[in-house]
This record gives sequence, C-alpha cells and structure tokens, in this order.
Amino acid sequence: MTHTTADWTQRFLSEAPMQEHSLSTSNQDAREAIWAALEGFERGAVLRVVQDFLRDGASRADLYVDVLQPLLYDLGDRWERSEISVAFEHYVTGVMLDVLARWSVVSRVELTSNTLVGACVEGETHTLGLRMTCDVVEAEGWTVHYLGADVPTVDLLTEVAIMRPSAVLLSVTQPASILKLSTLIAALRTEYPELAIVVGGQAINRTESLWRELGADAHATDARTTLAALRSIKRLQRG
Ligand code: B12
Repeated sequence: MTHTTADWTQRFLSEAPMQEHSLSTSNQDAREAIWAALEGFERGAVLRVVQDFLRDGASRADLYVDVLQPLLYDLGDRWERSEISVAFEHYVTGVMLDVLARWSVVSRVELTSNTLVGACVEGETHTLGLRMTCDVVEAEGWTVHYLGADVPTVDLLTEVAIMRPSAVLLSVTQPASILKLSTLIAALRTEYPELAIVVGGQAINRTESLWRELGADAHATDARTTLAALRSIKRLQRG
C-alpha cells in the first residue's frame, strides 16, 4: 500500500502519545530551576543546575529524559499557545545545545567494535533528541558519527559506504517526515542489507508498531532505552 504524507499525519493525530513523563521531586526541582533560569536569561545558572543534578548522582540519561525532554515538550506547548516567542524558543535551544556539548563525555568504557551513524531525515531539523541518544550510546563505547539535521537521503546513502557503520539511528519528529523515512529505509535495505536500522522521535513514538511497518530493526522511545534497542538486534550481537 502506498502512503502519502497526509496519511501519516492523520494517523499521528489519531494516536495517543505512548510515553507519559512522571517526574520525581528532584527531577521536577531541577526542571523548574532550569526553567526559571531560562526565563531570567541566566545561562550560567542553567549550567550550574545541571552540574549539581549530575553531581548528586543522576546519569546523563536521567538529565536528558527526565528533565530536559519534558522541559522542551513544555516549551513546544507554550509556543503552540503563543505564550512564548520563536526568539525565546531559539534561545532555549541554544542553551540546550550548550549543555549537551559541555557534558558530552568521551566513553569511559572499553570501545566496542560497533560504529553508529546518527541522522535526522531529509527536511527534519529537530536535532536535540537525536543528539541525546547518540551521546548516551557513545558513552557506552560505541563509535558515533553524528550527522545532525536534514541529511539528504542520497548523501546519507553515500556516507554509509564511507563510514561503514554497523547501525544507523534515524530521527523523525514531524509526521510529515515519515514518508522520507520510509523511502530512506527502503534504499538502505537495498544497498546495505546487513546494516542495522533503529528509528525514533516523536513522529514514531505515538504508534506502537509503526517502526516495524517501516522496515526498521528496532525502535526506542527515548535516549535511555536506545542501547537496549541496539542490543536487541541479533546481527549486532555478532559484531
Ligand atoms: C526546539 C524545537 C524546534 C527547533 C529545533 C532546534 C534543534 N536544533 O533541534 C526549531 C526552531 C528548528 C524547530 C523548528 C520547527 N518546529 Co519545532 N520544536 C521544538 C521543540 C520546542 C523542542 C524539540 C526537542 O528538542 N524536544 C526534546 C527532545 C529531547 O525530545 P525528542 O525529540 O522526542 O527526542 C527523544 C525521543 O523522541 C528519542 N529520539 C529522538 N530521536 C531519536 C532517534 C532514534 C533512532 C531513537 C532510538 C530515539 C530518538 O530520544 C530523545 C531523547 O530521549 C518541540 C516541542 C516538542 N514536543 O518536542 C517543537 C515541535 C517539535 N516543533 C514543531 C513545529 C511545528 C516546528 C516547525 C514546523 C515550526 C515552523 N512553522 O517552522 C519547524 C519545523 C522545521 C523542520 N523542517 O524540521 C511542532 C511539531 C508538531 C508536529 N506534530 O509536527 C512541535 C511539537 C511544537 C508544538 N508543540 O507544536 N523546532
């Protein structure tokens, strides 16, 4: 059956989100403190809250999934309700990219033989979630090549031949990008049958079986569960 972008959008809207975020008190405190600092344009205060949160024993996956992710979802809801400007959303994005860059650590564990390429599909500029997943996997000893936003399908196909990853992480936030993802997966399957393909992002998260229908090998709803998704793929266990 051939799907159009309108089909995917309609299906996205008819599904309830699969993931609800329950915030523990410390997560909620951190999130509120970060939000207050952002509203006061105090980038340094944001970095200090993050530093304290991690020093108190939280992992980067905790920071990403339990604090920053819900804060960013909330930011989007506020933008949709016209409570904040696009300029303020850009400011928050800039501070978040700074947080990610500062706490992105080189792996403390032994390198595995696995290499990963992470990319947002063509037309998709929401990079923060992909960046978080790539960071968490890299910290577990994978070699990660993060390509970021809006990677043209044809260029990704070329780059896979050069980088020779064992897996790709493909991110889609908007339902309008699912058609591109579907085309990309089909092309990767044809050219690189051994390549493991893991998909994620909000456009995929709403619908339990969508990743299978699209022909991916696995799906993870957030950065914390991405490594488990990769480990579930038998081809990679041999690597
Ligand atoms: C920041 C932001 C932007 C920034 C992005 C900057 C950047 N460098 O990322 C900019 C300004 C570019 C932007 C643009 C747009 N945006 Co915007 N944006 C957001 C916002 C506020 C936050 C996004 C974010 O970082 N979320 C937090 C991350 C951590 O969550 P996540 O992406 O879900 O990632 C987690 C998981 O999904 C998973 N994951 C993600 N990727 C992958 C991949 C793999 C392989 C795996 C395993 C897991 C995985 O792990 C991640 C970490 O746990 C969201 C609100 C929201 N609900 O997210 C709106 C939002 C996504 N944007 C929206 C819209 C409408 C747009 C625009 C169309 C606006 C416009 N008119 O121009 C454009 C689209 C541009 C494009 N072509 O892509 C809508 C999308 C609605 C929809 N259903 O399509 C949202 C939901 C806002 C809203 N409430 O309406 N946006």
